[in-house]
Amino acid sequence: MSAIAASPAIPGAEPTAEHVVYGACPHDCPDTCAFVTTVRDGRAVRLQGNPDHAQTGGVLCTKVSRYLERVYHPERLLQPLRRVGPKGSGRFEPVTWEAALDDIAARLRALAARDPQAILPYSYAGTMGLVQGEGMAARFFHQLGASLLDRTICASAGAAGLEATLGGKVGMRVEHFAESRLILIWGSNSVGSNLHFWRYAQQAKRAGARLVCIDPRRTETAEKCHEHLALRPGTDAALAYALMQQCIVHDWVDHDYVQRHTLGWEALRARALEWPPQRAAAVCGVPVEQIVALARDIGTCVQRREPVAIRLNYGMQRVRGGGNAVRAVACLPAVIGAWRHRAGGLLLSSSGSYPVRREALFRPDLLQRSPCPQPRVINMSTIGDDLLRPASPDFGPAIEALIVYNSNPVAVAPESAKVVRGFAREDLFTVVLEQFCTDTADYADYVLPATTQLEHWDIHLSYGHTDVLLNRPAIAPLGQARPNTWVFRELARRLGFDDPCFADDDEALCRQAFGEAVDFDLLLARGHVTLALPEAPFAEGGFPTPSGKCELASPRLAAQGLDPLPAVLPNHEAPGTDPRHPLAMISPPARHFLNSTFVNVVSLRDAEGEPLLEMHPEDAAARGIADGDWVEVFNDRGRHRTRARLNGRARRGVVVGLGIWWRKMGADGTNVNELTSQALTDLGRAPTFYDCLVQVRRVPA
Ligand SMILES: Nc1nc2c(c(=O)[nH]1)N[C@H]1C(S)=C(S)[C@@H](COP(=O)(O)OP(=O)(O)OC[C@H]3O[C@@H](n4cnc5c(=O)[nH]c(N)nc54)[C@H](O)[C@@H]3O)O[C@H]1N2
Ligand SMILES: Nc1nc2c(c(=O)[nH]1)N[C@H]1C(S)=C(S)[C@@H](COP(=O)(O)OP(=O)(O)OC[C@H]3O[C@@H](n4cnc5c(=O)[nH]c(N)nc54)[C@H](O)[C@@H]3O)O[C@H]1N2
Ligand code: SF4
Ligand SMILES: [Mo]
Repeated sequence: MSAIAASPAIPGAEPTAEHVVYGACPHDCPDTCAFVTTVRDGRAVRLQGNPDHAQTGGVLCTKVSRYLERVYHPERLLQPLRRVGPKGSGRFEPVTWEAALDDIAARLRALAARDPQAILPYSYAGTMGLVQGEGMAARFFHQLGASLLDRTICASAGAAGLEATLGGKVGMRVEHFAESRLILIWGSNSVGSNLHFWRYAQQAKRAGARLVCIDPRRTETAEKCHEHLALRPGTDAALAYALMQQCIVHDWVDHDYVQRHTLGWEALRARALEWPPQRAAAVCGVPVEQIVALARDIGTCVQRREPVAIRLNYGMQRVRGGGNAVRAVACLPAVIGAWRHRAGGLLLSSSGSYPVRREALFRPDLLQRSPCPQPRVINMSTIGDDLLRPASPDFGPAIEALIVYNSNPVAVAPESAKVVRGFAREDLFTVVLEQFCTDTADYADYVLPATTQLEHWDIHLSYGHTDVLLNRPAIAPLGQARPNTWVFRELARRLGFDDPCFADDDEALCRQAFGEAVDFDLLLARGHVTLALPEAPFAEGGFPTPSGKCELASPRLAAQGLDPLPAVLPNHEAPGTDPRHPLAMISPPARHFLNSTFVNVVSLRDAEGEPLLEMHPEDAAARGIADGDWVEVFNDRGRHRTRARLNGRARRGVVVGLGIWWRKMGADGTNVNELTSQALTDLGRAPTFYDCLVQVRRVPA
């Protein structure tokens, strides 16, 4: 790849006929790859992983290898649109930017004059870029005094659990997994959704490490590990306690580490002793021998002073007890002293390692100068209920305007029937900034065409490694597409917001994100820089908790009246509690999609085939269902028609509907979120997508 080094796009340099531009994958994925776009005559002709970025290793996943198909997709939105049909019909007419922005600004101004809290931004990580994410948007909504959005839809339960225990979203450096001797891949289908971690796990495996996967589904990852514990969804805390119980009774505890670097050991020890493997096996629905054997694997490493590492992921926190389950698992490395090694410990998210200058970038201080300095907070995970809520003293004003960007809530939020009813409200004014006409865009009053990552500036942190990446525009915006930042700048101008921060351009925003903490010239020159961080962050304790220790028992949770120890909580919808709906449904990511992104890229959709429900052969036989039959999955919230797949991946009692299809591409215009509930987790106010009881019946083709 010497051509890359030979002709980087240098500011001010004459563009040659063919040149390359450094970029960053924008998608919501822990890997945050560095990529290199080859541009010929103004058109991107090739996109490859950057071989000079160690974490990317020159390799992109199948999805983003197809990114050019997405950028140049015939259905890209390339002009602003105004609704002409009923809500949801997706019938629009083209309109100029000028007319669209003037009308949107006028509508927002009128609402804000009454109560700006009637306006709600709705966004998530369609791009993880700090600039096209909340860069200019947060400034705009802060100055407006709009309702704040509690961004809980993905990771906040696990984040709360980790924060209570370790003190933040911090942990092992991903590259050191290559040297681990025992790796627990816990609630993660790494092959599909964390490919670049999986490369390190493979390296460790080749060097003799043992890989254990803990996942209700027999995933592509589970198949490639030495051992697979197919536990029931939502039973991870019980398993973690049983492993700790075995460490205690066999004395695989690192007493010195526990004494010096943890808080609450005696209390945790007593609780763990209540969880002999037999008890956990009954709760988790796995053979007791498997738990005992896994504990023995851990004990062997402890005795040999070899590193044990846990790659925890978000799949295990989407149930009622998700926050506490993360707490329980996060105690384990401290108990066995795994943090002493750089290849030991745990990684859930590394995003807390970055020195982001949030105040400078997002300007929360602007709230003080807004008409509503302390706006209410709306939880994005209960948008279904909240859109249907009338004004009340408790709730405040009804939501009257919704500005959606970087998200597709009609497809991804739980309990779709209510979400759809909310979005269908004729009195709701909805603006959607999008690259494609998604399920959500169908309900918009205005759809504003957004640029893709090849067309705008951005700067990225990662939640799976600890490098900063810069994304420079490789091509001009297609059609009339514009970056999110441009739209919020234009609206700010129309609303008379005169703080100089609204004039910052995107490159300036990129510079502000980390300030002096990151060498921006180096970023400009090669696209990525590595943070200077310790090799083994907690080898000598020093956790970012108030006590500086790993808080096995949490004084902060106790102060809130919560259980200070990790609690074992049954699901909201625990199997066996509802005879009409005996099956537990989980809906983890499909390998060829990224949430609901890429569903409209034909080559990737073809790879996924069609929406499916994986079933265990016995559960299927009991219902007269054969492989490939049409079935209806249903509960009291809704029904979803799909095809049954008996591929050996589902465990007994659990069905799997891989997400997240666009509703309009489903057989009956629905997807799995027709079934999921708006109930929240124990910590972090997060959704419980995998805590969902259903029944399944065969239906005629
Ligand atoms: N290809 C692809 N990659 C993605 C995504 C995608 O949609 N597609 N999504 C991205 C996003 S937004 C995120 S947040 C991350 C998510 O990353 P994760 O949430 O880690 O997603 P997965 O890797 O699919 O792993 C989740 C696994 O958890 C399992 N699981 C479900 N319930 C439980 C449980 O109760 N306990 C345990 N132990 N396991 C359980 C599921 O079967 C699944 O295999 O991935 C990102 N990467
Ligand atoms: N049943 C079920 N539901 C789930 C999950 C599950 O596992 N099961 N996972 C949950 C999780 S972890 C998450 S993170 C959420 C994800 O939910 P979302 O964050 O809504 O993610 P996507 O569905 O990928 O939608 C992102 C949208 O942003 C758009 N976009 C991308 N870049 C830009 C840009 O620069 N500008 C603008 N304006 N738009 C852009 C894309 O075109 C895409 O339509 O879904 C959640 N929903
Ligand atoms: S989606 Fe993830 S693995 Fe794929 S290119 Fe982007 S960051 Fe890399
Ligand atoms: Mo997510």
